[in-house]
Amino acid sequence: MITFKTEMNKEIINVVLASDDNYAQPMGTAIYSMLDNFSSEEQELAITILDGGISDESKEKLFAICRTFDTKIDFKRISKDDFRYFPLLQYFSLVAYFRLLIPRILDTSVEKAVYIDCDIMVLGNMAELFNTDIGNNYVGAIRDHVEEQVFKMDCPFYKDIKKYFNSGILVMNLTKMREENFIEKCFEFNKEHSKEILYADQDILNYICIDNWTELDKAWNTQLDRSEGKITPTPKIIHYTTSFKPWYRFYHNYYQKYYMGYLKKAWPNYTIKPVPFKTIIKQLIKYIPFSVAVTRLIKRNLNILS
Ligand SMILES: [Mn+2]
Repeated sequence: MITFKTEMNKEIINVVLASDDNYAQPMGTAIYSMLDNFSSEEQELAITILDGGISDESKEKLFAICRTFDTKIDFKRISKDDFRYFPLLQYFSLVAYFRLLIPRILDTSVEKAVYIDCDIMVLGNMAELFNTDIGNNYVGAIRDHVEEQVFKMDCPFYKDIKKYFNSGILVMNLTKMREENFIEKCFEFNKEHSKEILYADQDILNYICIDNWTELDKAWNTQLDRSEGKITPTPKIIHYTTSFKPWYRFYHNYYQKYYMGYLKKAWPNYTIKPVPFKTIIKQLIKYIPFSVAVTRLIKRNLNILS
């Protein structure tokens, strides 16, 4: 059978992000870069924001970006209080846990969705990521670049995990998640293990998705350090996972000119922030050959993990 698709009934690619007002500016930059690089004859994007308290002014800027690209955007208010029993760890915000609710927040007619973090820049075509087959697994994701470091951490349930993914980019099988009470499993896991969790939602997702996730092309989640040059093959999504973010002063690497280009278009009156104290210390101890014991002591006192 041949099916004709008109302008009016393009398939929707649902993309979800989560933020409070602190991360609204990078979220706008991430969205702008995604929309600028999207193209498809048969599909169109629709954005859902899990809103942890975004100001009206920021929302207006986000609406403006989506108007430019003729894309639908929808805000769903989520209370951080729903996650009051989840651990608040180092630089994570409780907003990190919002992604666990996506199977419930999106309409039951939506079978598949893509979740993206705010600290990213999209350089590839989102249709390509969405159309990747993840089989009957819960999620498609990319193995964490610092998996080895993660497994060195003292955490009892890491011994059960063989492959550890980064939760910043997820292709989600919402049908399977709903059928198998995925959200309840996550909350249950937190109840039992909240004191052991080190990497917030990412630890929970890795445990619940053990042997139930598809490893995707790492170009879709290229974790980048501040000092890096050009990467080949070209990254499709750059993920700024270190605590030194591209919207901080003195940030510089090969891709910064692209990031600044998107930031300027996305966010009128954007701000470049001073580097947080913890991040400065982290950068310093990376380059000064302290003894391991001293480094650990500093990190422990400042609550810095890796
Ligand atoms: Mn991230």
